Amino acid sequence: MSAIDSPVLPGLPPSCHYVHSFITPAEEEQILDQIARLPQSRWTVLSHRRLLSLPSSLVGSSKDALIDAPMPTFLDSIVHRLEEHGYFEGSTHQAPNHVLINEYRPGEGIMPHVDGPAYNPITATVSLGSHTVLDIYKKNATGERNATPTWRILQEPRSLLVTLGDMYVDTLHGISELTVDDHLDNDHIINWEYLGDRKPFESGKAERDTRISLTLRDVTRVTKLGGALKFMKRS
Ligand SMILES: O=C(O)CCC(=O)C(=O)O
Repeated sequence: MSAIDSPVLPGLPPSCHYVHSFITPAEEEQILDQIARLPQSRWTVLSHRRLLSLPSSLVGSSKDALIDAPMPTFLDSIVHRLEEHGYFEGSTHQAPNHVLINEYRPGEGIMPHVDGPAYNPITATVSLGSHTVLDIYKKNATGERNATPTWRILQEPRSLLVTLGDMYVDTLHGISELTVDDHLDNDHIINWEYLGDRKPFESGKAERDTRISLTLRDVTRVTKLGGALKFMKRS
């Protein structure tokens, strides 16, 4: 299936694709196991989540360049599948070259934000271990975000969410700091019809478990190590 015939789903925000069961439970388990083996020192612990960048954090005075290095091999199947689907066809390297791993315990989230200019305007997020609800906010006429989200997207474990183009630029996204998500129904969740399994959410509420997200992106500027050392000296 290519990006052309995979869903830009009616009812979802423009340029947003949701694919349930993008990976299998066995793949999910293997990837979680590989992540658990990464050295604890690689994680950056924030007050409301922890995160890890692979192959490395961005460098340079604007933190917008990636030191040339391969993606971790434990993500090979995901990277190949994204390429097969054609999601990254229009991006600089036609493939993701960077992954941000975020870990959220129940009650943790991420403030509404836009993803910066370092990346091509395409974000592919795979959810592991738990569902979450992503809130998407439109900007108002002055460019500030509206107070309440326009769309709520329920991301099941093992699902893929891809945002492209206008959606990447014109909206903000965030995850509320909740232990239980509510108002889970067709009226409040924009991708309700496209979930793989609605049963866990049919009561309208669902407790969060620890969720690890993989956000795969294509960093536009890639530098060899020598160039990166120059950056480091300057910054
Ligand atoms: O964890 C997620 O699904 C969202 C992550 C995110 O917004 C980001 O990395 O910019």
